[in-house]
Amino acid sequence: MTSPEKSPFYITTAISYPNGVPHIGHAYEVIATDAMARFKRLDGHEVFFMTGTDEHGLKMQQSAEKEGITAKQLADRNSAAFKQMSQDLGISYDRFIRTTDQDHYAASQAIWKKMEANGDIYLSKYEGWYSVRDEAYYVEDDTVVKEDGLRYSKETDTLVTWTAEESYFFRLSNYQEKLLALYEAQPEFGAPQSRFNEVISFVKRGLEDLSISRTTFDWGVPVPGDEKHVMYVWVDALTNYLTGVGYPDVESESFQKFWPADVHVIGKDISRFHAIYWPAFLMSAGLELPERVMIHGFLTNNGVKMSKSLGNVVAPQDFVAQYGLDQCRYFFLREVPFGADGNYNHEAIVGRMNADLANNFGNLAQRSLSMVAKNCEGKVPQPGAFTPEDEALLGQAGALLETARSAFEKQEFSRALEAIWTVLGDTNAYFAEQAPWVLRKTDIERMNTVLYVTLEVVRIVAILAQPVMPSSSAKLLDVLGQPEGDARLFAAIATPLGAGTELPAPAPVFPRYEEPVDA
Ligand code: ME8
Repeated sequence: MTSPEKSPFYITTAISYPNGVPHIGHAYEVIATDAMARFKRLDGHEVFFMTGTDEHGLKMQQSAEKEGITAKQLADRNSAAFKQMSQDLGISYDRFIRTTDQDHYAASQAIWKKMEANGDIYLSKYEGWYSVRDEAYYVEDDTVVKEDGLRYSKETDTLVTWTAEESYFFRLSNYQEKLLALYEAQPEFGAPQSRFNEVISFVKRGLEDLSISRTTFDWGVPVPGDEKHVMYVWVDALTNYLTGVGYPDVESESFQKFWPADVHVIGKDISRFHAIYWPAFLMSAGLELPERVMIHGFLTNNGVKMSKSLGNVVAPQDFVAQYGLDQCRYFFLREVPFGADGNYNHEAIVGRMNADLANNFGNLAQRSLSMVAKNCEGKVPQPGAFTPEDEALLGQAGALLETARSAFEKQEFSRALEAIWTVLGDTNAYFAEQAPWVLRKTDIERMNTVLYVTLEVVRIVAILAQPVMPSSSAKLLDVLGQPEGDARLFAAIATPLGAGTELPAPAPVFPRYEEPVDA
C-alpha cells in the first residue's frame, strides 16, 4: 500500500548500449537501482523505476553492418538480452524503455523543438577528430598518432578519424553560469562529492557549444524539419527519462506525478552527460531538473578491467548460477561503498556468503526458529518482562529503519547493510550469552523471552533486507509467519511479533558456499 503523504519517487538507470551483451557492470547498476526502488516502495512511496536500452548511433549501425544485419535487428536481439538479464536478476522495473519505441521519437522531437524555440539550436559546420566508439569529437591536442600510424583519443584510446559535417549545435556555452548556479543551489545534485567535483571543475574551465546532429548516417531520431539530420545519440538517449513518464504530454498524470526524476543512477564514465548536458537541455526546454545524479564507480575483476580481449567478461547469469542471486545482490551492495570503484573476486564473495549470510544471519534465524519449533509448539512464544539487555537489543533493531532510510536516501547501501549486520552480530552475542538451550531446563519463561527477542530482531532485519535480498527475505518472513502485504512493509516494523502466531516448519535460507570437490 502506498501512503498519500509520501511523495512519488522516480528512479532510473542509464540505458545500456545493446551493441554487445550485458556484463557484470550493467548488472551492478540495475541491482543497486532496484534495491533503491524496492526500498522506497516498502517505505510507502509510489515508485516508477525505469531501465532499458539506448539503441541509436553510429556504433550500433557499424556493429550491425559487421554482422550483416540491420541496426534494428541487432538492437532487437541484444535489447532482449538486457531485458532477460533484468528478469534473471529479479529487477522490479516498471518500464523497460527502448529508444526505438515510438513514443520516444515523439518525446525526442518535442524536446528538440522546445530547445530550438528557446533559441538554443543553430546550424553550422563541424570538423574534428571523431571517435565512433565514443560517439564524440576530440580536439587535436587530445589525440595521439600511434605506431600503427593511426590516430587515437588520448583519453579513451579509441580510433579517431577526421570528420566534417553540417551539424546543428546546442548553445551549451550559454549555460555555464546557470549550471554553476545550479550546483551551488543544489550541492547534492551530483554525488558522491568527489565525482561531482570533477564535473564542477570541468564546467568552470568553460563550455563549448555542442554538436547535436549528424548527417553521415541515418540510424537515429530525425531532426524535426530537417530530416537529412539525425539527432546526436546522447540527445535522444537522455530524453528517455522524459519519455518514460509521458513527455511531451506534460499535463499527463504520470508526468505530473513523477517528473522531475528523483535519482538518475549512472556510472562514472557518463557523469558529464548527465550532470552537464542533461540539466542544460532541460533548462533550455523549460523543464524541471532531476533532484540527483548518483554516479557509481566501476567494477573490476581481481583488479583487472573487464574486457573482451582479456576474456574476463563475466555474464551476470553465470555469476548468479555460481553463488545465488540474493548472495550476489548482497555482495555488491555490501562490499563496495556505492560511488567508489570496486573489486570482486571469488574469495571475497565466498567470505561474505559464509560469514555474513550463512553464519551471522542464517544460523541465528535457523537456531532460534528450530528451538521455537521444538519447545514452543511452533508458535511465537509469549515473552515475560524484558530485561535491560532485551530492551537494548530491541531498541537497536527498532532504530535500524531510520539508519537505513538516511543511508538509502544517499544511496549509501553499504552503510545501511553494515548497520543491520552490526545488530545481527550483537544478537548472536546475546543469543550465545543468554543460552536459551540452558534456560530450557532452568527457566522456561526466560527462554521464551530470549527466543521472542531474537525472532523479533530476525523479523525486523528480514523486513529491512527485502530491497537487497528479496527472495531470501520473503522465505524468512514466511517462516516467521508474516504474510505477504502490509506485514512486510517498513511501517510494520513498529508492530511487534504477536505471541501465539503459528509458525511453519523452519527451513534454512542461506546455504554455505562449499568449494566443488574435483571428481
Ligand atoms: O553508457 N562497472 O551505455 P553502456 C560498473 N548508453 N558500471 C559499468 C561498467 C563497469 N565495469 N561498465 C559500464 C551507456 N558500466 C549509454 C548510457 S544513459 C542516457 C545512456 C555502466 O552500455 C555505465 O557507466 O556503455 C553506464 O552507467 C551503464 O553501465 C551502461 O553503460
